[in-house]
Amino acid sequence: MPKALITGITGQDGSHLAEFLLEQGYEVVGMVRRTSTIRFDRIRHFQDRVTLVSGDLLDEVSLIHLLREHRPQEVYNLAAQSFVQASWSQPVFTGEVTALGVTRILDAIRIVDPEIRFYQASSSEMFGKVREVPQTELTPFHPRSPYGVAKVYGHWITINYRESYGMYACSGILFNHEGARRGVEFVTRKISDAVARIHLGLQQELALGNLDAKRDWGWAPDYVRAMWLMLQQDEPDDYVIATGEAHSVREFCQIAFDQVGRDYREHVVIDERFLRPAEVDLLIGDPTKAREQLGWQPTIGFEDMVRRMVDNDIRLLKEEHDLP
Ligand code: NAP
Ligand code: F7E
Repeated sequence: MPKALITGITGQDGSHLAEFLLEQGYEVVGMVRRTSTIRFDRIRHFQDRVTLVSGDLLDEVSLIHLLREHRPQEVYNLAAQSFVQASWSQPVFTGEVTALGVTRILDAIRIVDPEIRFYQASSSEMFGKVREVPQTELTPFHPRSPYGVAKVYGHWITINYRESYGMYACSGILFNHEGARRGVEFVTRKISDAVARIHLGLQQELALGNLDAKRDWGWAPDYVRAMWLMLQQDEPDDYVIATGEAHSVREFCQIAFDQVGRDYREHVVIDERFLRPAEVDLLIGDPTKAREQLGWQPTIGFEDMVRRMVDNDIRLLKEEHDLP
């Protein structure tokens, strides 16, 4: 039975990837960090089928110990301080986890077993103030946040360990991907949750920042399949994973409110607190390489995704508030 270690298993992608790998017959080890309150909401339904071990990307010794003890063949490094807005208020912490954390796990792998195959969760935020449209694996980077800068470091240190030590290390440049398990701080889930609350009479308005920002939004379960595919190839490489379509935050609002028969203009208010010091205006990826070399393609379109997210939040809130 192949064994995989996932850092960030309690997050959106980690939880989907764990389920995907279990379906593929893997033994899954998930790294969780010691926090004051542990939140296992996303993994509770399969928690007894995975092994949870404690460790932290801030602590290389903990990484060496758990690799020695569990000896995985594949490591998926999904752990990060992943919220762009928070990276301005905690730039050093973001660099420690999201940038240097990648070196710590790569180096732990090099020390314990350099044959381990490694996946790094890189991000379209590395393109930032985009140099070309659409963005490919060869588009130069211009990150616009401490988070984006940290991810550029993580991307290049992954390539550097591949080139320096011959390790099978891949960087997946994933564009935004969403779904029912997305954190409510991110704009898509913030909108779907608010629309559900407004529909059920639990909230009146929705405060947002820049409605004109455009993103290439995909469906998270599709994206974890791409991570696994990258580690099954003959040679390690880097891939853009995206839908090839961009939509604005405004369009997301229009469809989400339409799902409950409402007009977003009657509920959305602009609040400066949600504007960013430097914005990424437009991201749109070209997934040709992933399609041709990995045979990967997305299964869920933008509008379907938005409507599913709203329906899911209505269902969750009805359960939580015991509503008919
Ligand atoms: P997420 O939901 O925010 O999950 C982040 C995970 O990292 C959580 O499990 C968190 O654990 C863990 N973590 C944070 N700091 C850690 C530390 N110091 N040591 C160990 N674990 C730590 O993120 P996501 O959306 O699933 O994204 C997964 C990865 O892909 C991240 O690296 C993100 O930056 C990257 N990415 C995401 C997207 C996207 O659209 N979702 C796109 C491109 C790249 P706790 O539960 O303890 O907080
Ligand atoms: O913002 C705008 C905001 O926070 C998207 C992370 O997973 O994807 C994610 O980063 C856009 C931005 O995601 C609000 O200004 C407007 O232009 O949902 P977001 P993100 O910053 O694109 C990338 C690929 C990652 O790697 C990251 O880890 O929406 N926006 N109003 C808002 N954003 C938020 N959060 N809240 C608002 O009220």
